[in-house]
Order: sequence, then C-alpha cells, then structure tokens
Amino acid sequence: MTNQDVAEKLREVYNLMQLAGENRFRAIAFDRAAQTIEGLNEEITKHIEDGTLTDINGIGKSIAEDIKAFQETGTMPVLESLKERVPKGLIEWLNISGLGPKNIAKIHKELGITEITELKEACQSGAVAELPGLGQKSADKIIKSIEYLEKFGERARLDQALEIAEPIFNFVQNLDGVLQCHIAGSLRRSRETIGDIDIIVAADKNNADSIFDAFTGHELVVEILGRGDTKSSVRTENGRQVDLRIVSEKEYPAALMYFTGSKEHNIVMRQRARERGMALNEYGLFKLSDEKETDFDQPVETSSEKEIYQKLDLNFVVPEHREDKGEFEFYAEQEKMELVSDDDIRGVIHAHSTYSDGKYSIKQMAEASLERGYKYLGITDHSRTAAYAGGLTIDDVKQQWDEIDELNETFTSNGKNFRIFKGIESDILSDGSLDYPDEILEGFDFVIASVHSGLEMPKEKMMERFKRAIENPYTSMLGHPTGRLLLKREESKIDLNQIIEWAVERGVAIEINASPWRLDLDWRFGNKAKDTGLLTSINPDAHSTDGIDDIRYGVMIARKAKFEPARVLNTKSAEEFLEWCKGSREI
Ligand code: DGT
Ligand code: CA
Ligand code: CA
Ligand code: ZN
Repeated sequence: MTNQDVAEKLREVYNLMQLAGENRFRAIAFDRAAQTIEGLNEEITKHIEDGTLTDINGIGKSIAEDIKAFQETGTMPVLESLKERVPKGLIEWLNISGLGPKNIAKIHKELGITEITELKEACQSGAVAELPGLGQKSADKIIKSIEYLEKFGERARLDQALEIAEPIFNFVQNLDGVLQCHIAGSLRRSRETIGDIDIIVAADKNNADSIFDAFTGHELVVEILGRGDTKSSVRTENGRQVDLRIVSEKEYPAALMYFTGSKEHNIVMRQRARERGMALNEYGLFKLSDEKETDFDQPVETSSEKEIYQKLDLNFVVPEHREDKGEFEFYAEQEKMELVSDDDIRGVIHAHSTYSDGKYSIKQMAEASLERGYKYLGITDHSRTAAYAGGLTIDDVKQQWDEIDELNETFTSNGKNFRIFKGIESDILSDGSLDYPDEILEGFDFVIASVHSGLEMPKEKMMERFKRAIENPYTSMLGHPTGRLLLKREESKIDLNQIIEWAVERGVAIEINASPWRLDLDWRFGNKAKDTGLLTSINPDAHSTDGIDDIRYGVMIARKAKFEPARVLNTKSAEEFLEWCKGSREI
C-alpha cells in the first residue's frame, strides 16, 4: 500500500460523497487528507505501525480508521456504503468539465438519469435548461463538454496513440542537436491504452531551444500547453498530449528509465538501489551519503539502461515487462525471455469476408495476406445466429467451402505456396453450445468460439457457458474472451484464471484478438498463461484487408503477456497449424 494508493482511495470517497449530496465539509476533509498524504515524506504504513496517523495534520480519528481499514481489507466501509448509494454512471459525469458534483446530484435527482448519453439528450431536449439554477447556457456548455469527451476521451487506444507518436518521434529524432531519442511512458511499455505520449531526448543545453521550437511547431500540434527549460507539452490533432523532455546525455539512461515507468516498477528499482547503498532517480544513479541521502557528488557511472539494471543485480528488463508483475524475480535469474515478434507470424487467423460482415471477398483477403508475406489465411465468418452480422446459414457454409476449395486449387496450380483454411467464428449460444450441428462443425478446419450476445450475463451463468464451449470437441480456440471494447464497453464478468485452466485441460487455445479495440486476452493474464502453458493465436479479426495489419498490436500485447513463439499457433507452418487443429479435437 503506497501513499498514492491511500490518496486515490480518499479522493474516491471525496468524489462519491459529493455525488451523494453529503455534508460538504465532511467531503472536503477527505480531499485535504488525500493532498496531505500525497505530500508526505515518509510511508503512511510506517505511521500505521507506529500508531502516529492522527499526528499528521488533517487526519482525524475517523479518517485514520478508514486508512487502517483500507490496509486490512483493501477498501473502506465508508466507500462501500457510498458505492451502494451512488449510481455507477454518475461517477463518469465528473469528467465533464464545467459540471460540478452539486449539479450532477441535482440533475440526477430531478430527471432520474444516470448515463452520459441520457444527460446529453436531456440537455438537447431542454429538460436540463428548465431545472432551477441551470438554464440553456449551462445545458449548451454541458453538450459541448460531452462532445469533447466523446471525441477525445481521457485515454487513447494504442493505434490512436501510435498514429500521433510515430510521426512526431521520427521528426524529433532527426532534428539538429538530438543525440538520442526514445518514446517512453506507457507507449514504450505497450499498454493497451495511453494517457499521454512521452518522448525523451538527449541533447546539449544550448540546443534545447531550437528543438522545442521545432517540436511545438510540428504540423500535428494544435495547442502548446506548456514550455519550460527541460520540458514542453503540446496537444495534438486527435486530442492527445505529448510531453517532450530534454536531458543531458549523461542523465539520459536514468531519465529514459524513469519516464518509461511504470511507476510501480520504478518504486521497486529505487528500493533495490537503496538496499545496495545507492539512490536512483530521474537524474542518475548515485551513492548514498553517510546520512543515507542521495549524494549527487558521487554518481555511479552508467551509460545505458542495461548498466543501471546490472548495478542493481538484474538483467535488462524489456520495457513491456516493467509493470512489477514478476519481472524482478525473472530477470534476476535469467538473461532474457524468448518473446514472439512480428517476423514469427506466418498465418492470418480470424478474418471475415463478404459472406458475413467483412468488406472484401475471400480471394481479396487471401491476396492481401499473401502480399504481406503470410503463408495461410483462416477465414472465420460469423455463424448463423449472428444475423445482425450476416451470419452464415448451413447452405452458405457449404458454398463457402466450395469456394475455398477452388481458390486453394488455383493457388496450387499457379505454384503459389498459400493456403486458405475453412474456419468459422461460431457464436457461443447462451447455453454454451456452438451454432451448428456436429456434422457441420466437423467440416471446418478449425472453430473460433466467441460470445457476441448476452455479454452481461451473471458471472456464474457466463462461466457455465464458457465451460460448455470449451468442452465442445470442435472448439479450437476462444475468441475475444471478455468481449470488451477498450474505452467503450466493459468486459463480461468472468473468471479468466479458471477459464485458462479449463482451456489448457481441453487443448483449447485463447486468441489474442489484435484489434486495437479489443486486445483481449488481456496481457495481465500472461503469467497465468505462462504457468499453465496456455496456447494463443494472434488474430487480427480483420473485417477488411487493412485490418490484417492489426496483427502488429496483437504482437505487442503477446510480448507483454510473455508469449514465446512456440505458444503462438500462427507462428506454425500451414501443415503444423492444421495438425494442431486436428489434434485439439481429440483432447
Ligand atoms: P499514461 O500516460 O497514463 O498512459 O501512463 P505513463 O506510465 O506514461 O505515465 P506518465 O505519463 O504519467 O509518466 C511517465 C512515467 O514517469 C511513468 O510511467 C513513471 C514516471 N513517473 C511519473 N510520475 C511518477 C511518480 O510519481 N513516481 C514514480 N516513481 N514515477 C513516476
Ligand atoms: Ca504517458
Ligand atoms: Ca507524461
Ligand atoms: Zn467476434
């Protein structure tokens, strides 16, 4: 439990209290306490041990109890009771600039609405303007803020962030005076969503001005948010913020490491340094003085991130793994982890054609795959229950099989080493069965089983559903297990650890859906997947030829999730892939 954790919890209480319309002063006390704790120079846990919590300015008996409860149980009774009273949707309203908690509570009470979409409608219909103290002007302002939120949101998907980060990075990298340059932050760690983009540059001080000038003048920049001696921040066309930091060449390795994060990884690194009589910060690695303080006069020379890790008895930790999720144990023992890369991928699995909701014919999808250097394509249109997506009737399926047979013959007679597999993305029906009778399922080379409806089923029922789908001998792999759409739709309530175990037992793989909207299987289950030996397939879920290129995002997530090539099915040759599919039916 860090000071930051405690501060965040207290702030959550503050926000919810306001929404619940509780006494304002009581609410503010929580905000004050959060601020104080953030600024503490020592660990709050030490105060708990010493029984000195209430000695801290602004922390009374009652908040002290709440903090202790948080340490013991991971939550606070006051927070739990607030969560029961405040509708979940309302919390999101706090992100609407210009709309305070008091008005949120008022609108909710008077109009009985909880979702942002409902709020927007109520503003447009005039219902909000009629409320006392609000008026048309306020309603218009709320609409504008909601539209801004809808357009840009708080975070961006990986593809949206890269679309901005890559051109700016390439531009900055080539500027005069730039000695070294890297993307840092969550993007370097391949997170699935990105808050802001961080770029670090090593340069001489006297070149900083011209580098910042060029950066802030880049064509993607729409607003300069700030500019200092060492840092400049801008807002770009798609609403993303980009921070550029310039440090000396000497400071560069430590700065790059610091600003790559994660915060959690940094905290452990700092601790490791202290244990070895050193201090690590964004400026470098230093010896500790006799008073155990950072001695800036005694730097420990390091010329790369790798050397910093070595001084702390670790091998180089790849940026994707810097999350304090087992990397310290691993890289203390092993030099490196074998990880899948773009070049390992040999086939495109999970693609839709015009038979269902894809934009291109099977032939066009195959040619696009071939052009990109892939050896096979597993076509997986939607199954018959997915009527909204043009799911295939049994007759359609048979027609598609004939077409695939013909296309494969043509490839062979043209001397092309390329093969199309007959797949299907079968809906998992609400009782867990697949969408065709066995004699049809048997005719497919492989089956991806996905949930597309009833995503909000209660957990127990959902787990039964998955269990049955996994037990079906025709299921080769599960598609996008949680059904989430990043920054848009929540995941289904499931116990993925359990699902991974069932899948491994039955020889079923779980795809990493590479669409930047999904990136599902989530990398956070990478350790579980590695321990159990779970297999995956990095699937673009392509609905167009361009969609095939999404494989790139899937590879980023697979690396983060610690998958080596051998556990990724589409690194296999076409023959091996087919063999695996056949074998998996017998387990
Ligand atoms: P984001 O932007 O929300 O997607 O996530 P990050 O990880 O890029 O976070 P950001 O941009 O706030 O900061 C970049 C890195 O700087 C972060 O990963 C770790 C480091 N950092 C920032 N604030 C702190 C802090 O308070 N403590 C520590 N130890 N490191 C920090
Ligand atoms: Ca960032
Ligand atoms: Ca940042
Ligand atoms: Zn799907």
